[in-house]
Amino acid sequence: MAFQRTLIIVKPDGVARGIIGQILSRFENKGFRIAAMRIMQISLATAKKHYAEHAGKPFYPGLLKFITCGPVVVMAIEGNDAIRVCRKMMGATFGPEAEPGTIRGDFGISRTQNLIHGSDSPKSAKRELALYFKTSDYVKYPIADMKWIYNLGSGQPV
Ligand SMILES: Nc1nc2c(ncn2[C@@H]2O[C@H](COP(=O)(O)OP(=O)(O)O)[C@@H](O)[C@H]2O)c(=O)[nH]1
Ligand SMILES: [Mg+2]
Repeated sequence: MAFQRTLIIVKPDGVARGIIGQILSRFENKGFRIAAMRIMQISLATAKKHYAEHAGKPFYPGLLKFITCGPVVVMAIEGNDAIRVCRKMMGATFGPEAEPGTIRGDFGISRTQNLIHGSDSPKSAKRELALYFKTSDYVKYPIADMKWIYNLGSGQPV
């Protein structure tokens, strides 16, 4: 189990609906650390880079329009297996398919406006994080419960 850093974005629907805090608290509750965070509006140029893999697909123009239509919260989240675990917490891509208990499953019903982005692999995480953060943006701090969250409370390693 690797300690990883992943890019999470609360998309414009999540910001406009006033549920940034509810989404963020799920990652905090899970024991992840927020290593960098910013509220911003994504430019068309950055959106095109971010979603380059989807260029040419039928939903691509709508996706670009959506992700640039209002402010988002971009954050770098760190923890054990963070990339895979955050994706699980987000749920399936489309709101109607996303399992209850996941962020998309609990808060949305749209296919495009699905509240949250999360990197899907270590390679994607590295590439995507670099679009929004520079190395000096990342902070380190101890989380108070760290030794219990990471199973060190009994003196045993993870
Ligand atoms: N309307 C529509 N939007 C889509 C479709 N596929 C993807 N999207 C949007 O494009 C984003 C990126 O797609 P993808 O990387 O496949 O999904 P994700 O990694 O789960 O976010 C999704 O989160 C949706 O906002 C589609 O078939 N229809
Ligand atoms: Mg994706």
